[in-house]
Amino acid sequence: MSKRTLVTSALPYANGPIHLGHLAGAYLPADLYVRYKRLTDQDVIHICGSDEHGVPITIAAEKDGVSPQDIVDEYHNRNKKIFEEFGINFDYYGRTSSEVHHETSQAFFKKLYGDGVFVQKTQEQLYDPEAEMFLPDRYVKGTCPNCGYNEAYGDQCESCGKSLSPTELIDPKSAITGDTPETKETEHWYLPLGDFQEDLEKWLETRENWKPNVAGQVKSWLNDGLADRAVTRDLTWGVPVPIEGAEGKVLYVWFDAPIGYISATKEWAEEQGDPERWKTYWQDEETDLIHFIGKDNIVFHCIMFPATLMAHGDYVLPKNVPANEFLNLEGKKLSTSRGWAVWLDEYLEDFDADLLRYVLGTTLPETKDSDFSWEDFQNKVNSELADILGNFVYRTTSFTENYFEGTVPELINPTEKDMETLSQINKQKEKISEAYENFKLREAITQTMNLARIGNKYFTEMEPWQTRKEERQICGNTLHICLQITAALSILFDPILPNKMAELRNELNITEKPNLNQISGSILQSGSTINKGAILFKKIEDEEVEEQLEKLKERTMEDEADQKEYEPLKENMQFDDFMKMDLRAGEIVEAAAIEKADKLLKLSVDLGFETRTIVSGIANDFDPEEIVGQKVCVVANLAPKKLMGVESNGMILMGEEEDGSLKFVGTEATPGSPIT
Ligand code: B3M
Ligand code: ZN
Repeated sequence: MSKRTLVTSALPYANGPIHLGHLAGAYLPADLYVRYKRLTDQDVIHICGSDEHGVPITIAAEKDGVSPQDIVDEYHNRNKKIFEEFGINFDYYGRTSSEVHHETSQAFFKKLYGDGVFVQKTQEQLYDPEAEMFLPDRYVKGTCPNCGYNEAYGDQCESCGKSLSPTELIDPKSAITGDTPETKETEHWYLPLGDFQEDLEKWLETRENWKPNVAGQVKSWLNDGLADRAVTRDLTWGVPVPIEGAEGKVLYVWFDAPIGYISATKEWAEEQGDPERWKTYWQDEETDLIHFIGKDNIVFHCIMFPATLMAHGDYVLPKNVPANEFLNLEGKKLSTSRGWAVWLDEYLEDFDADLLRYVLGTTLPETKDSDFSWEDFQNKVNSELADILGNFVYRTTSFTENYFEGTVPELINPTEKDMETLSQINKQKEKISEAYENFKLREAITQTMNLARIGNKYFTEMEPWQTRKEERQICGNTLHICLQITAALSILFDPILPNKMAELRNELNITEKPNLNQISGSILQSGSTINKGAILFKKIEDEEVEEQLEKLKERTMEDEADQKEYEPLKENMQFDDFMKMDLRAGEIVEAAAIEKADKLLKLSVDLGFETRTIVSGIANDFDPEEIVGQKVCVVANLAPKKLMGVESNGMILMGEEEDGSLKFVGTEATPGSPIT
């Protein structure tokens, strides 16, 4: 086993609040793992922080009409706080806008540049002349060549999922000005990943115990052959490229962000008063570097960042990258834009963090996508946390309080069954440790709950309420063993339920920092006292679950209301039907209100060959004097009709907006010209 472990969790973009999907993908598994490691005597630190660069930030800023700095300041602070409230216990939570990070990532670039690692290439890129900027992939929209969806982005079509390059889009438009972009030459630096292919393959061969989903994805990238990858971008927001002739360019966010792990470790060491200490975590071979991420980040952590570290030299490479798959919500894909998500700050208004840590921990998408539902949340809280763990702890402590004056009874002449039960504590501890060491966190949680099951079953079978009068010694043994199990649970459940277990240890008067070594012997000494505590877990009522479902529903309904609704198309008609209509260009030459008809205007329309009187229902939208001279399209062969005593000879075409307001359908054609 190595001397120390450095755990990193993907740096979340500081462009929105943390939700359930983030938590299940990286942060909860990482925190479970780290908290488990802290129960051993191993040296472990957990590093994370905000990813504050890249197009996701600038897009969010534009959407809100604020500066990128405003966006990252807001979400860095918000997310840092949410993680804390949720018990995700980082040793350091940095941010990539920090000075240390700018220096560190620039130094990386300079070293690789100086060593001649990069390939410099001139490339044609889409450019928006009006905005005076090159357009990153996400800033180009157009029609997908694969499925015809007309809102596809330059990097991906969100309708069919195909990944695209901006130049493949049909009829591309700049997302900034809506103009058609030009192509223009620009120069960039590329990391030639192909040069590292062999070393990467060799390194990967020596990796043990990787999850099949991660190993498989990496293999398929390698099989396809690795291409050059640009590490610079034409953008104003980001870490400036630190060489001459690269003005107006910044480091590609996926080049600088992983280096953020190193920068944050430096800041942590500084905070510890030992500024050089980061080096032992990043440069000493005796470090196990573990990256917790979601599956969409695999290529960056298993290929691009390791290649960067290799190119630099003197750095440890990841030992494992236990990436998770995706979490669905109530059977549907999470979508923040459609409001189909559970935001953690909202969750914490209604429930304790520990409950979700447990339920989500048992549902982690470790090997395939998994689903979170509120009904499942209720079931697991009620039938596992409350009925098994909570019930066992409560029966044990209250029985001790009521019939043993709150004192741990001695174990005298235990039976085989007693000893067998006691030995289960260590057996479970072994199973739990093995599961954690192998990143099987769901299994670790199940095995932890199994110890509570064992305790509960033993308590029931021993019926201490029957033995407490006539067979004091047997009863005392039963309680002694149940109390040891309770104490073991207060340590083994600590990574999963940190707040509740601190409460429980307090109740049991366990004052030392929890450690797995305590479990090997008796944790509670006979004769020591405990306090009867409150019930650990309250059951969740049906109404509370309904409320959550209601919230989700309301939010998605609001979202639907936000989305424009279009009239359904009318039935097809034949060409001949259309041709029956005589449409002509016209010009309004006179307009007047009609008495007692506040919606109608009486118009004189010049149709070239004659001037017609047409009555039109546009008085709510236009004053008569403002529309004289307006060019219009007229249905010229509509049968005459009397409206409020005035004969109307035709109809003016109008466009109707969603709010009911009207716009003219104009034409530049000379009055009388047919419209065909
Ligand atoms: N910010 C992507 C993400 O949040 C990216 C991770 C960076 S890890 C160095 O999914
Ligand atoms: Zn498509």
